[in-house]
Amino acid sequence: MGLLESGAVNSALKALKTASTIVIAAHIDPDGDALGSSLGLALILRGLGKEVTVYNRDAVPYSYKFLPGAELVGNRLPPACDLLCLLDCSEFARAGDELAAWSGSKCSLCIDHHLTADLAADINLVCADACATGELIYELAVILAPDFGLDIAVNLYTAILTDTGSFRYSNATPSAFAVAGDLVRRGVKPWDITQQVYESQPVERIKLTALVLKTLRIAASKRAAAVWVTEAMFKATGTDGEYTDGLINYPRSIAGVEVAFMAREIGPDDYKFSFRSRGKVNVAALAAAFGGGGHHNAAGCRLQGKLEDLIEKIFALVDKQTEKLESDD
Ligand SMILES: [Mn+2]
Repeated sequence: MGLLESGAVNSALKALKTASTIVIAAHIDPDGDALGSSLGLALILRGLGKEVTVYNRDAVPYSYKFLPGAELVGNRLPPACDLLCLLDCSEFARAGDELAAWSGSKCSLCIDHHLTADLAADINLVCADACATGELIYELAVILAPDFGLDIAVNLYTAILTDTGSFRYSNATPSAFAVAGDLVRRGVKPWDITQQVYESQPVERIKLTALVLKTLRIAASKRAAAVWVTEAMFKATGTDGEYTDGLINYPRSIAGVEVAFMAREIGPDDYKFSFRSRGKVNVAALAAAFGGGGHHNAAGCRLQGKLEDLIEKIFALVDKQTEKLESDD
């Protein structure tokens, strides 16, 4: 499929084959790709007789507890290992301070699909054409364990499903569909996974959604929309930050809205903002204007002040950026 044509593949395969003790780590606040890739790779390597530790600073969110092997995810690092695999990110700091400070591994291998200039591992299998890290793990699985079974397939399918937004985003490439097709052929039931990931929400999440949607604000230009969530809302519904995942997609889904954002209260007059773009506006630039950063379609920053004022400030900047886009057209 061409994804793994880089010279790093051979080094990666050699490192995976020769190591007998392996730690697999992924970024903090793990998503479906971070967890599906970690567990998929862990099960492949266990099948090869390796001693594998799956590390994440954070606990497995409720929607991914069904993943085969989810109970393997822990936040303890062993004293030493032959190989550290860093998945779905390329900087050790993205996996948390503890991992960044850890020096127990003899060798490190990064497997990632994000474009980055900072490649910190000894071996870097980074491919921006892959729809998800799970797609790269699949390519390795086909070589390391060609007859891999359903447990591994479910993890890799979930990684690809979630990172492509259920095959809706621009990274839903022909090879994303081809890999998913092979995983279905191996026994994955798409509707079962969909139900586990998207249709098994705790009722508390729906109650929180109702409160968050009531906060909806739309810029006068109708090109930006905002919602926010406060500690009081978490308290009233028995939820926390873990339950806000995906809520930002509601304001983004409004016709005409190019940029959506969600503010999360982290203290009095202190907010964390997440931005999402429909594609035209680079929200990394928007976040950078407020001291933050991120990617073209997803970025964030932290701001202090009265929430209504902060929202108006951001609306004004989005209007400026979208006006510029229109004059460029
Ligand atoms: Mn990913």
